[in-house]
Amino acid sequence: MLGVPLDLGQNRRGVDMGPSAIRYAGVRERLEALGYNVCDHGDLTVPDRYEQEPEDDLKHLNAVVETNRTLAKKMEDIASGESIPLVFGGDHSIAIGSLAGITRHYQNLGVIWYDAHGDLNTVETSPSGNIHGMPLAVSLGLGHKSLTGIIGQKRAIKPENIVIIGARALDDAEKALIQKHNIKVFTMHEVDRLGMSEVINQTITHLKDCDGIHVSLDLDGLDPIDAPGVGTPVVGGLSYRESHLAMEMLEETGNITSCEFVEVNPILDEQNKTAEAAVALIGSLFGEKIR
Ligand code: DIR
Ligand code: MN
Ligand code: MN
Ligand code: MN
Repeated sequence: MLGVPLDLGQNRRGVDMGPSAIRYAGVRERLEALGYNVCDHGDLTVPDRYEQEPEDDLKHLNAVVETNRTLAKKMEDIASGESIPLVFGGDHSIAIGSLAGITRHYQNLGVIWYDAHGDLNTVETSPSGNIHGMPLAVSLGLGHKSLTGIIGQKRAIKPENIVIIGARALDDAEKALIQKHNIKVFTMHEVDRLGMSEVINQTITHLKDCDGIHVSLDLDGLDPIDAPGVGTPVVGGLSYRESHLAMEMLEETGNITSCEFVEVNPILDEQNKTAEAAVALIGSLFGEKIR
């Protein structure tokens, strides 16, 4: 386990407390009860918001780059062992560093992006300047040079190795990018039509040639009823039950090699409900069964 209490990739305060909230919700006990030998690497040290210079088009670029460079190195080390890296955010910009590090061990990593958003903006297309709206584009090698430079290769992920699940707030430029690169997306429309069971079956088929699969789960992929403690909630989301089914089915494949749970914001939460949802989903992704 590794916490990355970075909140500089978006505007709302509080997401830096995500790792603590997830720990308080009992993640370690949950994993140990499943028989795992848990190693907690603690939290990465991240730059302080009050020491940041205001920047215009890309908010807190230098601090986000610095954090993700450190994270990439740390993930490269953790992923080189027998372990399954489990990262707690922090905002979703930390996926840049985690994927940069993990992919130093894989030729053909698959990524499941469980999110209300596409996170496929670049500095040119971003409506907000928030880097948490960009990590998937950066992982494809698209965006500001300081961000793509973290990867150390042309790109971390191939477009055909991405599956987005739960999208319902895509910007126009993100839709164009999805079309251009033919990225597999199960928006809420497809989830409703097919059902989560079929969505996950098709996801597994889509990623069948990958040598590892990373699950990047933004808690705003869930409906705000089940996960109110997020900075950018979007109505009409994935339910707690659908999300459990997804995690259980992914666990059954035995092919999940790393994961991250991001955007938990305790200040906006209701009695740690969102962190508890995250920990319950982590339980399922690591093999917890109802029976
Ligand atoms: C929007 C919101 N697409 C942006 N993105 C969010 O700012 O780029 N991602 N909230 O999680
Ligand atoms: Mn390895
Ligand atoms: Mn999101
Ligand atoms: Mn996201």
